[in-house]
Amino acid sequence: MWCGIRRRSSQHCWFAFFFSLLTIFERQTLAELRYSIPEEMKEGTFVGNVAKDLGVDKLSLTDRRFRVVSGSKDAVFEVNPDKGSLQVRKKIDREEMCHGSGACQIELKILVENPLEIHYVVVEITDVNDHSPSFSEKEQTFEIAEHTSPGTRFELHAARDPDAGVNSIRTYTITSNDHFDIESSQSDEDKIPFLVLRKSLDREQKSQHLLCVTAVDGGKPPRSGTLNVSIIVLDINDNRPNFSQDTYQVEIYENASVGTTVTAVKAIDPDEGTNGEIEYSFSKTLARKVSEIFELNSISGKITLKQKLDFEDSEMYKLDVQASDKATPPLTSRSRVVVKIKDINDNAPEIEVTSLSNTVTEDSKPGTIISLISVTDKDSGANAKIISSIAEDVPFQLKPSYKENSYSVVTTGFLDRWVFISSP
Ligand SMILES: [Ca+2]
Ligand SMILES: [Ca+2]
Ligand SMILES: [Ca+2]
Ligand SMILES: [Ca+2]
Repeated sequence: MWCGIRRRSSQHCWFAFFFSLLTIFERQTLAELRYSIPEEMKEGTFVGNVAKDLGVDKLSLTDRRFRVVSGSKDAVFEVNPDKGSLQVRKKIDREEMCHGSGACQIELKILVENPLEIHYVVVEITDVNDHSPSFSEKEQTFEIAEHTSPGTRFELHAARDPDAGVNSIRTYTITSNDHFDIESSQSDEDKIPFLVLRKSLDREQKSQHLLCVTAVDGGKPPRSGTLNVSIIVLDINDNRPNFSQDTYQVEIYENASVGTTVTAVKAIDPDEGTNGEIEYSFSKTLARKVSEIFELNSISGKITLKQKLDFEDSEMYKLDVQASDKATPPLTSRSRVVVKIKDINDNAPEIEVTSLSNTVTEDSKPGTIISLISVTDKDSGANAKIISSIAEDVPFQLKPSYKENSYSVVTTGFLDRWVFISSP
């Protein structure tokens, strides 16, 4: 029995081997009769006709008191006194009688009197597939990181089947799936199953895999047992935050009050935990002036006004924003927010007067240029459109010059009093 243990020296093993051979040889020589019967046969089942095989006359059976000599009371065989046949006295369980999957033999002594004779009989109990493979646990859980290399093996619980030979475990199967195969290797008496990763796992695609491993024996029909295998896929930071838009376009009136929400940027990171938690920030290259006007909430992605806007100062701002996950090291991505400022009519036209002469004589001819004026408005579009006119009842008129919003003030007749020019 130590042969099974590798630590024993080969010398010991050889000695034990020869000893066993000798014992078997001796027993076989002694055994006059050999019978074979499957396990689990019911009481009274015929094993062999001992009397006939020993050449004992059926008529003298009663006188010769044929019987099985057994040390214990619970002998599994007996001789039928009338027929001289060996029969089952008690149902035999091979797995209880003999452990392991080697041959299971029961040696008997049969005693015959008048004259006294002892005969040796060996009954071999053959195996019946009366056990299903079974796992010690119902469930087994593995935690496997996504992107683990294909080919990696994971040892599964082994199933046990106490039957012998082909009736014991023959193979393991697994439910059809995209990622795992099953392999097994023989270790002493057991067949150990392994999960083998065939294709990398992706947690973002599927975070848990449930598989059923079945151990099947080689009986006819085969029997089987199952093990539920649960695979939890551990996260790796393999996704960078992804903005909902490459560029965000926003328009806002220049008179929007401080605190107004300009827009909100949004990025998604499908990883788990801190690998998927996002922090927003302005790009480090953002001009200081711009960062003084706009504020970005690092958690919500909301951009608000920190200062009043002025269209006349800047019509557009380009804000480069960054989203970063909280992994170490983090993965980041960028997007741009273009804020267009809309004009409000918040500037009155301004008149610039360039007087040519401080005084003008009463006898100046009509059409004399008195002054040059130019009108400007800081607003834009319609808000900057200027309609210039001169107050009525004065002997002056505005004469447009070649340049827009520039005029010369000229006399319309002879002057007899001073007036002053006004413009709306
Ligand atoms: Ca079996
Ligand atoms: Ca069996
Ligand atoms: Ca991931
Ligand atoms: Ca991530």
